[in-house]
Amino acid sequence: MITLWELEGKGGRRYSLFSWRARMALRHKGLDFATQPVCLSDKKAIEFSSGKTVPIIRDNDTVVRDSWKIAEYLEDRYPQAPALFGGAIGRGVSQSFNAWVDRAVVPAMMQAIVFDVHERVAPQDEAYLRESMERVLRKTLEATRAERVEAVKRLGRILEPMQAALKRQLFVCGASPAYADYILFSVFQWARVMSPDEVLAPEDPLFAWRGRMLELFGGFAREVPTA
Ligand SMILES: N[C@@H](CCC(=O)N[C@@H](CS)C(=O)NCC(=O)O)C(=O)O
Repeated sequence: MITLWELEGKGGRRYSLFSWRARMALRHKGLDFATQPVCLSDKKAIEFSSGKTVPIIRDNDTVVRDSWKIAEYLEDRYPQAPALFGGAIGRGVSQSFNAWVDRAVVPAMMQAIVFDVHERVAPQDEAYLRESMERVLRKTLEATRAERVEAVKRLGRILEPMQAALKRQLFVCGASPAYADYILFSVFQWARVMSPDEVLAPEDPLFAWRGRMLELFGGFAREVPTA
C-alpha cells in the first residue's frame, strides 16, 4: 500500500495542487493508496522526507518527494500499468509542460484565488499562508482580492494556447488523458476545492475538458469537498 502525504484545509478539503498531480497519477496507474493529511506549517510531520513540501509518497521502503519525481518513480516502478508519459519523448515534453504550468499558470491562478485559499486553510495555517503569499505576491491578500477580475483575465490570456489545443483534441495528451493532463488539471482542481468563484466560462474548451477530467476514475476528483 502506498501512502500519500498532502495538505488538508477546513472541511476536510484536500487542496494541495501538486498532490492532486500525484493523486491522479496513482489512479492512472491503478494503484491503491492511503492519504496522510498534514498542515502547511507543520514541517515536523514531514521531516522524514528531508524536505518542506508535499506531495510525498512512501511505497514500502521508498520515500519520494516532489510531484514530478513521484510521476517518474511511478512510471519506472510500475511499467506494466498504463503509461503516464508514453516513452522518452513524452516524458521530455511532459517535463517542459510541467515547467510552463508551474511558472506561468500556477502564479496566474494564485493571483486569482489566493484570498479564497486563505479563507479555507486550516486555522493554524492562516498566518503562515498569509505571510508566505504576501511575500511572494508583494501585496496584501486584500489587495490581491481587489484585483481579482483583472487576474482572471490575465489567466485567460495565458491559457489561450491550451484553449486552441483543446479545440482540436479531447485531452492535453491527445485522445486520452495522461500525466500532462494531470499537471494542468491540478491547477483547476485547486481552484475548485478552495474558491467559490468560477474561473472558466462555459464556452471555453477548457471548461469541457475539466468536465471530462472530473469524470475520470469513477468521478474520483469530482466527489471531494469543494468550495
Ligand atoms: N515542486 C514541488 C512543489 C511542491 C509544493 O510547493 N507544495 C506546496 C503545497 S501545494 C507545499 O508543500 N508548500 C509548503 C510551504 O509552502 O511551506 C512539487 O512539484 O511537488
